[in-house]
Amino acid sequence: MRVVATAGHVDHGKSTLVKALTGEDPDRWPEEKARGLTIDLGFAATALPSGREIAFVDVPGHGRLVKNMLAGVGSVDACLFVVDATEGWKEQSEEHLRILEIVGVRDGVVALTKVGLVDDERSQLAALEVQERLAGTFLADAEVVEVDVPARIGVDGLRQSLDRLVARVPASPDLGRSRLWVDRSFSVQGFGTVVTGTLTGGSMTVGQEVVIDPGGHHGRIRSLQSHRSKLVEASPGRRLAVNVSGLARSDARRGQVLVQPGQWHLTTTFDATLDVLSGVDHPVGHRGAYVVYIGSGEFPARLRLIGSHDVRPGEAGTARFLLKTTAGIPLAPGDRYVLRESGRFETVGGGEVLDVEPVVPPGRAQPSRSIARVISERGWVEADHLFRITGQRVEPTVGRWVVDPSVLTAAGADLIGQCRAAGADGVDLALLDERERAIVDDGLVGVDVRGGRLVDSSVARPEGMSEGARRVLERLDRGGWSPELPPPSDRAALRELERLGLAVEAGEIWFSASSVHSAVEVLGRLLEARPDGFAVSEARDALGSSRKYVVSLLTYLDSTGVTRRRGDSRVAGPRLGVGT
Ligand SMILES: Nc1nc2c(ncn2[C@@H]2O[C@H](COP(=O)(O)OP(=O)(O)O)[C@@H](O)[C@H]2O)c(=O)[nH]1
Ligand SMILES: [Mg+2]
Repeated sequence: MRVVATAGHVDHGKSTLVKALTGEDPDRWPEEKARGLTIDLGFAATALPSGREIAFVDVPGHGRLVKNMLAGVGSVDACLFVVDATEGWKEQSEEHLRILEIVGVRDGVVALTKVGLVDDERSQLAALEVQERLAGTFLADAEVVEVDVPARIGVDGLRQSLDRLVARVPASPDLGRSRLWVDRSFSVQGFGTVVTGTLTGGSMTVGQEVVIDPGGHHGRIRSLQSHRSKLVEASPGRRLAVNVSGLARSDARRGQVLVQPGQWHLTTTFDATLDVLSGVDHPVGHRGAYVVYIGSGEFPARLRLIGSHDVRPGEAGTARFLLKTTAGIPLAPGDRYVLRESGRFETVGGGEVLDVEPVVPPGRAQPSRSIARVISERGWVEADHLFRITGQRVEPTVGRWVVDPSVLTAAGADLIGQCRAAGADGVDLALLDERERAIVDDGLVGVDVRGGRLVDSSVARPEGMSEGARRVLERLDRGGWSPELPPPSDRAALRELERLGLAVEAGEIWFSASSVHSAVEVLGRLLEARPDGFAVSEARDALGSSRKYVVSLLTYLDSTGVTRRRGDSRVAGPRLGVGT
């Protein structure tokens, strides 16, 4: 299915065409029928001769109703641009064309209507004028079809043109996270709240948990319907009616967004390109109250230009937008917006969202779509958060973080520096923060983990150590406070290590000297908290080891005077803090 918005001046025949093509009257409301005027968005769908489906969002053409038109064109794939052959190009022909360009519509078909009311010469002149107006726009090469619905001219030809359009317009991409801007909401007796909109970015499935923002109300998808057919799963690019259980009718209205929880960054501030239309008679600057239109939403906003100058008509700049909403909305880089001045019926311009979580002040910001910029401005960013703010999945560099390369190098160098400064003792792993731990776990070159401590690799192990002793020491270091019992074949190597002061025998158990050293540090801290002494079980918890090892270790420390036994407790011995 492709979704096509109508566009064009009021009374030029948009709704008449949609009705002729689909058999459905897009003007739904009694007031619309009575006045013969589209006030709000209308929806209708049909199958084209090829069997391909097309859905229409029929928009109002009146100058005072452009805000309703804006709510309808946010997520469409293409347009049906309508110009009345008797009237020719009018204000909202121009304004709608500009808006379609701003929101990023890239293809369409042009219908020249009411040709039955004019002679050939007039309709040719009208066609020429339309061609001239469309020159240089995305519709420059669009097919122009002459139609007249009451006179039964051209409607079948228009169907063929739309069929070709639908065949060539690319499908709405699946980016792994869905979003549905609500354009209607209503309640159905016995079923609760239903919202409609065009699904983009990903699929939706019955049973899925959803949240509606701004507001954050949760619910679950009870059923999905797309133009009368029920679906279990809907792919992006569909018009959809979503029945959400657990959602009150008052919690859902046009301008809100249905998404899955946790996938989006909710923003009230974003940076964006700003293209000011050449027809505007004043530059756009800090002053002024604006309204930003995104998706089906309408958000009062202030703006701060990035860079010093006002943006003059026909020029482009970048700006930071501060939405005056109380809760954030799920935006993403690449979203298009339209800017209007509040209180005036005038479209000022618009552009593309570049950054939904700006962290650099506007005076220095250099917004772009680059992921590298987002990472480098933060240094460290959790991969999940990066996905929420950019929509792109990046493999974590270390742990759960994506890290700017130079920041990672500096952090590694800093760790190595700390280890150097600590000399042979190294740095206690338990004192590192989460990010430093992640760097170490990733395998930082230049440092070794020895018995729970991080030691500069260049801190040489004693000269002349045998290869066997080196291997056994490594094993003891890895074992930390719970080393494996060494096999009898290690005997000679262990005695060698003992001689070198690198390993100690405590009962059956051998510990590396560095493990003993770090255990003493931990027990020293425990004694600071418990000057009256600690029990074996407390030492065991502090070291995260098991009773057997802790008893052996404490017995050894008692014998060296680091601790002293007093009843069931251990207190500080004469050599605690002297160094072991
Ligand atoms: N003769 C003639 N009248 C038309 C044609 N299309 C629309 N109309 C009439 O023009 C008026 C406005 O049409 P409508 O579809 O509501 O215009 P919209 O405002 O663009 O949706 C209605 O009275 C229609 O009957 C056409 O092709 N030929
Ligand atoms: Mg209409």
